[in-house]
Amino acid sequence: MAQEKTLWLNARLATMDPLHAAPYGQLENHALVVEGERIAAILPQDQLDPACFDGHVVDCGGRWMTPGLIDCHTHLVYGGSRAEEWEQRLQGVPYQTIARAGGGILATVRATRGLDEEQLVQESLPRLKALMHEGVTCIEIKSGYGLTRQDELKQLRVARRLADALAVEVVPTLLAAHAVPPEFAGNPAGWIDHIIDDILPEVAAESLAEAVDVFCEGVGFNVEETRRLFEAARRHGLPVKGHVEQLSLLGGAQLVAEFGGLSADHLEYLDEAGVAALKSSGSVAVMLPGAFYFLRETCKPPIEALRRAGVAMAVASDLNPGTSPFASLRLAMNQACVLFGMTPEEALAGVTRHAAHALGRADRIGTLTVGKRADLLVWSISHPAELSYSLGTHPLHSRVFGGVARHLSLEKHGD
Ligand code: DI6
Ligand code: FE
Repeated sequence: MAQEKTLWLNARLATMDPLHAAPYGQLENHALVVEGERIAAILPQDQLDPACFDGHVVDCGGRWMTPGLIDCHTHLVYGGSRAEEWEQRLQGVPYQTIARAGGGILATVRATRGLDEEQLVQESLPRLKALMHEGVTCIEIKSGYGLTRQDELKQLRVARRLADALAVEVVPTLLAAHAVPPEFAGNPAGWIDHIIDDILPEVAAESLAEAVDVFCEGVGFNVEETRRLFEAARRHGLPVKGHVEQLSLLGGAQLVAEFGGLSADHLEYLDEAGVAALKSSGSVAVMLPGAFYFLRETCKPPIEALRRAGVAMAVASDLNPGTSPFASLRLAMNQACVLFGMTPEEALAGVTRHAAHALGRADRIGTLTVGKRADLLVWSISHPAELSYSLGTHPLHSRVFGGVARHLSLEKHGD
């Protein structure tokens, strides 16, 4: 069967491909051809005659086109809300104190355990749809609110069901080492053993996760426990990543680097040695300014040192009920600029090219490049910096996932 062909005309392409030297990898007066689910060609518009094109022709009317947005760090599948805990935090009770008293992550664990797969799908769908409406075409989703074998598997299956239901790619990650469950209270090493012996083998055998993550922190797991988990992941052929140096400096980033990890995430307390380690391993530094903002943190990640070293920086929502309850990747882009001092171009690269890299997909998505999957967004904006600049409006005009267009016009007679 002949593949569907579409010619996208009169778009200003922010390719985000470093092959093109202009800011945002911009190409003027170029058209983009999609065949089946891939980008088949990007060529100067004066080299083609749309009248001779044997497929669909879409006139973008001078709008901007970018690659689909990629949210490379989320905890989107969970039950319940922590609004009341937040009220307490506003009265001055610290996050760590609440966590030690059985609130925090464990409150969400109780709520998540109480839902079956279908209920968890229903609770998670609105969050995923909100991100998709903003332009997200690929999203990572972590477990970590089940904390029993059965409930961790449930969360990962829900992530898979969300991908089956909607036009989005879901990349599931096992984060059983998110917190010590009540059944293992005071025994984090025992919980790590249980993950290694009883959860990881099943997750690997059923291909329920693509990577293994850990919360390496005073209120989470220490470096030695993290190392044992990473060694087990390696035995199963699963890449690793970590929540590291978020609230204190433990050296988790170096450990991620030592294991050739996909990404080191948070990094507020990262030091020079950590920066150098990430540079040498090629792991992506994932910035999560939503949590920094919501926790009113004051220690910023060393953006300038990472930039100078040439470490790839991604930006993600960290969507979770405790520290970043925001189903908005564009908010994270804005925060990355305002709070962390990233440029709007770095923020956009952080949710496209570098986010793809953080998910081990740099060869398949993340830029407008011939051969990659046609995940494309057409925007009614005057400049790509606007994607980080203003919030509350919905400038996304069209969303294309795997070559299939989904127009988002809200007008009655719109497309
Ligand atoms: N770091 C975070 O900021 C979140 N998880 C993590 O490892 C917090 C998740 C929560 O509070 O529910
Ligand atoms: Fe997180």
